[in-house]
Amino acid sequence: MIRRMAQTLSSLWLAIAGAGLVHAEMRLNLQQPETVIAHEIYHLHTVILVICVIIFVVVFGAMFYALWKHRKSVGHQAEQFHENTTVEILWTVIPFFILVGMAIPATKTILAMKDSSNPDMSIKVTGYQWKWRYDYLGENVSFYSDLSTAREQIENKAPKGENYLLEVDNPMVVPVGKKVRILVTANDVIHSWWVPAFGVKQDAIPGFVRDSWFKVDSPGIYRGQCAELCGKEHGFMPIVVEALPEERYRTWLAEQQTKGKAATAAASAGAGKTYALDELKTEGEKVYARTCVACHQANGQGVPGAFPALAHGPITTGPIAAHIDIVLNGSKKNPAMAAWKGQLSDLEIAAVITYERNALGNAVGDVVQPSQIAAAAK
Ligand SMILES: [Cu+2]
Repeated sequence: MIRRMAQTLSSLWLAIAGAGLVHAEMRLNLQQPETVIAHEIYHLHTVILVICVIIFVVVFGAMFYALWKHRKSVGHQAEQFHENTTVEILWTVIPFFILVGMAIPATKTILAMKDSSNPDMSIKVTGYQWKWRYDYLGENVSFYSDLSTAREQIENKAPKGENYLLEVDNPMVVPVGKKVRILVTANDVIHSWWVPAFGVKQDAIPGFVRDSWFKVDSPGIYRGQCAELCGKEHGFMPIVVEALPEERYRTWLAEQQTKGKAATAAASAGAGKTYALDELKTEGEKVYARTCVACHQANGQGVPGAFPALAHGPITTGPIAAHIDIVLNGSKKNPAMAAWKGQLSDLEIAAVITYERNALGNAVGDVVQPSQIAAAAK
């Protein structure tokens, strides 16, 4: 009997291990791990699942066997026993050892996850409603990472692409084989930076800096999402990490540094410049499509009760100062209206305000220059 049970258990074990492989193919299991930590989590998940299945089979097997063997219809008399010390000790000691056996590898993995010491590089990750910002510490490289899925796909006007809602304009780029420490925080509400293949899921909390780390095994593109319900566009702030061989990463970093310097130079050169209405409107339309359209809608009608209409709205047709203030500093009444100061350049803010006042059905006719934004932002 015992031999048969052992045989059944070992074949069950094989079936579970086999099913694990099949599941990886069917993408029903965890994602393919790509870092040491993700491998450990994957292993831990499998081991604990197997332990749970064994306990399930043994406990329910014994219970159903006892019910069947001692049923009333075969004339079995109910046993009248109470307080069996041996059984009570056994059912305390056995689970204790099982739990300790599970806790040891789990604790080791958690400690390894938290050990972000001696990194090769550090990136500050900031969550915004609804995008991510990456600051490469000490490298002078910073950028926002926005969803790049076309609005038409989201609104079912175009077929969905392969990486629907899992694609961004500027991915985080890291070198393979290097320990990357991420310092995670948020600018508005709680977000969570989650890349399953790295085994990293770190809450981004305003006012706190939490860290985590990863070392990517092989080059590739890895995708994740914000994993904390953070408002209307929560499902629209994906994470994309591109892991490059060290040399190509260095080239990318140098390119970003040059681009950053050029942008700063262009911004300071254009700071005092006076733009024509049409120039600002053209630029503003692009900024609007990128940053405002999700809430205020393409036609500027907003969403009644949630996001105010900009078409014939009091802000877009009222005094310029109030319009500049709300775009720069956000709304005190409605936290969904972000403060765009620092997120957009003076030119972009001037352009989008000019666009809003002279498009979407409005024709106020006034022009806002970047110098006005710079003065108001002081
Ligand atoms: Cu979020």
